[in-house]
Amino acid sequence: MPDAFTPKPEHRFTFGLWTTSNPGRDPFGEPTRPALDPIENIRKMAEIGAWGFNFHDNDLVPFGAGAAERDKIVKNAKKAMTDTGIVCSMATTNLFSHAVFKDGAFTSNDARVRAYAIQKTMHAIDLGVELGAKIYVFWGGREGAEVDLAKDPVESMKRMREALNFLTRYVKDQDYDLTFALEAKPNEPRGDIYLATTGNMLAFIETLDDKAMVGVNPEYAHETMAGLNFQHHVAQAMEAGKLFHIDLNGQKMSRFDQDLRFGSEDLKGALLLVRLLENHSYVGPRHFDAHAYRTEDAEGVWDFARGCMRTYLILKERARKIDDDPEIRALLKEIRNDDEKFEALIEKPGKESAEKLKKAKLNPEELAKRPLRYERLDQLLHEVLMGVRG
Ligand code: GCO
Ligand code: MN
Ligand code: MN
Repeated sequence: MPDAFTPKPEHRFTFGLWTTSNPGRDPFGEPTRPALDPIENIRKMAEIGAWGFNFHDNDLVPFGAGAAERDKIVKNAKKAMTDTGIVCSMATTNLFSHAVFKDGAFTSNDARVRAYAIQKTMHAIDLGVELGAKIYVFWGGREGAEVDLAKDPVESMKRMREALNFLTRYVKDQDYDLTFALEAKPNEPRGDIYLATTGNMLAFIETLDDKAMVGVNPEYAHETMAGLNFQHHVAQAMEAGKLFHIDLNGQKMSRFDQDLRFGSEDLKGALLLVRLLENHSYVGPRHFDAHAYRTEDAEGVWDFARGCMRTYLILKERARKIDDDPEIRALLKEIRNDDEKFEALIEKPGKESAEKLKKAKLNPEELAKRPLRYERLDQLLHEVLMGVRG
């Protein structure tokens, strides 16, 4: 039965083809369900209310397929898109499955492997653009090391930069309407992956030839695995105008990469994340990079996918309740205690402000006396979240 939390294309939810076709394989066990045909996958995503799909080149076109096979698959994908109205919102390259990438793609020590990785990416970009993708994600799962002696990490940064400069130039030369989003991860599958956090990526982007074309694709699980606060990373990317894409999922801290249903861990963190995206008018896709538990059959996969979207919409509604709650609003006002005089001073660096600030009467003992009622505030948030308030 449709209700207020039934996903619709206007909500801009997307899934990777690899997420809903995940067959439940893990490092210790064989698949527990058959992988889904990509075209059927696209049609089913549309049926459950997703706005778009994403794919790695080889999720759609098998590795090593010839031109005829490729064109046939593209034709079928386009037909599924026209029939259902679903769009292709993002594309990416599989630079991690094949053994050729066992020691990295863009950062391999072997220039022929690096060249092959760039060549594969150019073909994958062509494919993504043909299907209408506007965002291209780079996730360097194999760009890292276990034996740091073997690869100079400084040189690795240079190689990564060379590859991205080559590819931004390629996109410009082809006149493609495409932006890049870099996705950080601290480890897995490599012992350590270069550019481990969204913050590292933001700094790296500033060193590129065409930095305006490149943003980030933070993933909830990735910062969380490293014990970091994901919201803060997303906020920094947003404030820098670099949040081009986002990978939403669930994850316990300091574990292997779990890729759980969105909101299934740390519900409060998920709520504040949704609030952040909505209140700061994030316009990109709400992408879920997760997969169903190994226990599920084909139908359970769609329970998982629906669950991700419903949880997002429920949290969006809860976030609005929080922002509309009179007691929460009053508490926040009291806590913030905005002082226009000092705000204006700090906002305006220069000799005049510095002089004024040096002379200003500020008594730390007095300032420290002001209580901050965070206990009450956080309890109210919990009560809204738990559904007994608002
Ligand atoms: C992971 C990553 C990937 C990427 C995907 C897109 O941990 O495996 O999150 O799922 O997001 O490869 O590039
Ligand atoms: Mn991931
Ligand atoms: Mn991801």
